Formats: sequence, structure tokens, C-alpha cells
Amino acid sequence: MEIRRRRALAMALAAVLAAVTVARVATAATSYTVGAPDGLWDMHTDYAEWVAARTFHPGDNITFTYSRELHDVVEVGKAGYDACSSANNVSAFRSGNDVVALTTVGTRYFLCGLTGHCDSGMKIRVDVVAASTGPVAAPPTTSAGGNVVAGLGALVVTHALLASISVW
Ligand SMILES: *[C@@H]1O[C@H](CO)[C@@H](O)[C@H](O)[C@H]1NC(C)=O
Ligand SMILES: *[C@@H]1O[C@H](CO)[C@@H](O)[C@H](O)[C@H]1NC(C)=O
Ligand SMILES: [Cu+2]
Repeated sequence: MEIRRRRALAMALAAVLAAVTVARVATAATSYTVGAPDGLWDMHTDYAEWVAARTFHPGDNITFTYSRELHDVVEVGKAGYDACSSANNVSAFRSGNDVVALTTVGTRYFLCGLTGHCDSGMKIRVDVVAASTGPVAAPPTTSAGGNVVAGLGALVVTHALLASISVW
């Protein structure tokens, strides 16, 4: 094969592997336990810090785990969140193990409806953003564990192949 064809082949191969990598990262749905691993749905966890360390995409779930004697979960709008009011709530949960599906892009607001708990910080704002379709080189910001690792593995292989083929 002439060098041009080899190059073209290498590029095509790299493109395919890169596409696979993006697809794996983008479609990895994740289930999060609110506050975990260092906290839960309680009076001590810093939820702003917890959400800041994660990226939520449509298809992900968040689960509120707590003692139903001590807390509940009320989904509210922004006004309710800001005012710690569950009067105009979207929905309310009280099973102690409430799974909430993050189905679409947008912001979701939850608080504990027990007196004083929200005012003490027991409220969480979750921004659900579109799965990244940007360049493969973008840092994997989801906590999709194995899938991201697999994706990075494919990337490394791609680069190694590209390097070995172009020095023929
Ligand atoms: C989210 O929860 C639903 C209902 O419990 C479940 O069917 C689905 O598999 C969960 N998704 C993830 C990513 O865990
Ligand atoms: C949710 O709102 C309804 C009215 O729409 C109200 O009756 C109910 O008490 C509220 N739930 C909570 C937990 O505040
Ligand atoms: Cu509470």
C-alpha cells in the first residue's frame, strides 16, 4: 500500500474508534444516591458541593435514601426552593428510598418538607444537562465509572495504532 492509503486507513480507523468512545461516554446512564458516598439525604451533607462534583444527564437517576421517620422529599419549583416552601410542590415522596428519574434537560429542585430542615440546608438543586457530543479529548465529567474507563482505553489504543501505522 502506498503511504497515502495507509494514512487514510489509519485516519478512518481512528475516527471509528473515536466515535465508539463518544457513544459509550454519552449513553452511560448512571444511578446516584443523593449525598453518597460521604453523606445521604440528611441534615449534614453539603448538597451544593455534592452536585458540583457530578454531571447529570437525561437517563440518569437520583435516589433519596433516608429514614422515613426523620425526613421526606418534596419536589418543588425554583420559588419553593428559594423560599423553602413545599406549598406549591410538584410531587412528594416518603418511602425512604425514592428513585427520581432525570428524564429531560433542565433544573430540578428538591427539599425536605419537615419543619426547619430545608432552612438548615436540606435542599438540593440538580441541573440536568445534555450528554456531551463535543470532541473526544474533552475530559470525562460524568461519574460513569467503567464506561469512561473503557472509553479512555479505546482512545489510548487509537493513538497507539495511529502512531504505529504512521511510522511504517
Ligand atoms: C432508573 O430507575 C428506573 C426505575 O427504577 C430503572 O428502570 C432504570 O434502570 C434506572 N436507571 C439507571 C441508570 O439506573
Ligand atoms: C403538596 O402540594 C399539595 C397541594 O398541591 C398539598 O396539599 C400537599 O400538602 C403538599 N405536600 C407537601 C409534602 O407539602
Ligand atoms: Cu429532613
